[in-house]
Amino acid sequence: AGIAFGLDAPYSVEYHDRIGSTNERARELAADGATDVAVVADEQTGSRGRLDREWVAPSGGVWLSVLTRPDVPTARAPLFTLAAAVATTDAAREAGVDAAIKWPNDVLVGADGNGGAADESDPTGRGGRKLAGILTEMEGEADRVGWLVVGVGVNADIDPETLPEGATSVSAERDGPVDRRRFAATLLERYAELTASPEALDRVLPAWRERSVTLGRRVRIDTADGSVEGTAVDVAGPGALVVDTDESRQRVHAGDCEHLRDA
Ligand code: BT5
Repeated sequence: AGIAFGLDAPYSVEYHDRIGSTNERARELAADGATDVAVVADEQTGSRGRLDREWVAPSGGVWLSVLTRPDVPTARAPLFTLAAAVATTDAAREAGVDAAIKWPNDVLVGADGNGGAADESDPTGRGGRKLAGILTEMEGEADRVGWLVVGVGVNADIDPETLPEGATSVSAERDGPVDRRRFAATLLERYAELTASPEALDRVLPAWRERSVTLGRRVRIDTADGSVEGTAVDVAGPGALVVDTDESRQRVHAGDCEHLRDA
């Protein structure tokens, strides 16, 4: 299956009408020694979210995974996930949808309220409808990334009724069809630009901060070793959420973040 991709980014594009998971495919390519490939699919039959959760990916999405071998220390790898969130947000905004980022990697619409529901159409009560999610996988030495696969799932031209509760799509938000090629191209070009060099990576955190709806909010993060509740004050070093609890200032590296109402 072919899709003409005018892409101003240093990736070759492998397009599939239907595939199990673009991340799985990118990992296969990584095992074969490939690099700088974007695997793009219209539909996925076995896609995954974080922690092996199911990702629902019917036809009409922008489901893609970018395989690179960046020459950076492993500690900087989280910046690539944040860069993908920035790139996705910018592509959504270009498509006329006012998206924003919830730490670390959810792209939401309608999340500007004070915790809880930002508007009537927020069935989760979590302050936003999920437009896109990101799953990063990597392999490397202790101090150097080997390969890195950043998988982005965007509900593009999809009826939200067919998605899990709390999800939305670009077509639903803009009340009209989406140019999915253009969306994918914008996303990939922006991601390439943000990750092109160490200097470019230095600009990821500021860009992420500008687009985040988590900073300044009360949050609860469920981590592998318990939950942390407090005010999200910053994102730092590189990609941890800095949370002020009543007792201390903590850095949270991974977990599920929920926006809370102010006390
Ligand atoms: C994510 O996980 O948000 C990461 C999703 C990454 C998907 C992309 S698609 C291309 C590439 N190939 C793959 O196989 N994966 C990547 P997480 O934060 O764990 O969120 C998962 C949760 O979101 C699920 O448990 C559902 O509740 C919900 N969910 C599932 N499908 C959804 C969808 N299409 N839109 C919104 N929410 C969804």
